[in-house]
Amino acid sequence: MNQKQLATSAKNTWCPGCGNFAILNAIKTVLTVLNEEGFPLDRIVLVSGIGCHAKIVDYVDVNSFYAIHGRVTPVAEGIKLANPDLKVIGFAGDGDAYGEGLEHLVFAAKRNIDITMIVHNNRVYGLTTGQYTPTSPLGFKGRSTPSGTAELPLNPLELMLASGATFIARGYSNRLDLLKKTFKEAIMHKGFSLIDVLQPCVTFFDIYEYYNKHVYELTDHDSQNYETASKKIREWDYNSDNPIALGTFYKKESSSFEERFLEHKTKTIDKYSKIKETLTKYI
Ligand SMILES: Cc1ncc(C[n+]2csc(CCOP(=O)(O)OP(=O)(O)O)c2C)c(N)n1
Ligand code: SF4
Ligand SMILES: [Mg+2]
Repeated sequence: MNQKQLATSAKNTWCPGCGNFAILNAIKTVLTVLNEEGFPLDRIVLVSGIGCHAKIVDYVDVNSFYAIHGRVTPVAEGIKLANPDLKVIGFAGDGDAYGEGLEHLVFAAKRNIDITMIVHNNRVYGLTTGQYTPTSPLGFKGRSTPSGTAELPLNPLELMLASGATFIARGYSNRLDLLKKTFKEAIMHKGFSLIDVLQPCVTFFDIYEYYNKHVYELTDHDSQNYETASKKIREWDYNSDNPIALGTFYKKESSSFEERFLEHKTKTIDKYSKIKETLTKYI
């Protein structure tokens, strides 16, 4: 199998140069590799929201579901709980995941449900033509803030760490090989994984040059250590001119929500079947 076999007939409408192309390339490569390694593609489900990022599911020929804006995470959680044998991968925008859908992300991380969230973080509302998002830098000038925002950005990775996520990484659309490696690692991880992908929007917030100067790949980093991960995650706060680390910040083995949930459900069903059995003897 090769990447071309995952193509669809949908016309790609992203702007030339958009960082979304690299995310599409990376996920197609990873799905191809997973399939070659024996994982059936009919056990993959992609979920997306509403925004430029969301169109990605139109361009990959596997099962997918368009959620509404801000609701990628709960839809992915529902699919996983209904059928835990599936690998569920959510594609959300920064507006989608860190704005309207933020509370869902916090609870999915807290539960450690086994889904992967890939956030196309262009730090702008792309589809609605350039309004600021929770990760736009202070002073960002867009359609809704012509004089510049007066808000500091959120560091979503710091929030994910505090919420209990067991796999936290950052990618950059201009570092494709690392992106592929990180996607595969996240998808194979048992539990909640989130990759924040710096994905420049060439039309409304083109910061390729800035990222190219500031990014570096994490090496000799102890991703099992909470304190080390926390320190690295806070090195760049999405606003400062500090170096921007790419790669896996944090990784921890832990039981997943569906394991705990299904164990509880089975025990409850057993308990009620026994009660029913006893009662029927007397009826
Ligand atoms: C419930 C709901 N709220 C708001 C909108 C309007 N809306 C559509 S896309 C979008 C922003 C998308 O931004 P982001 O999630 O960052 O995705 P991008 O377009 O940048 O990929 C908004 C606010 C909507 N369609 N539905
Ligand atoms: S508006 Fe921005 S995010 Fe949307 S397709 Fe164009 S470059 Fe990409
Ligand atoms: Mg966006």
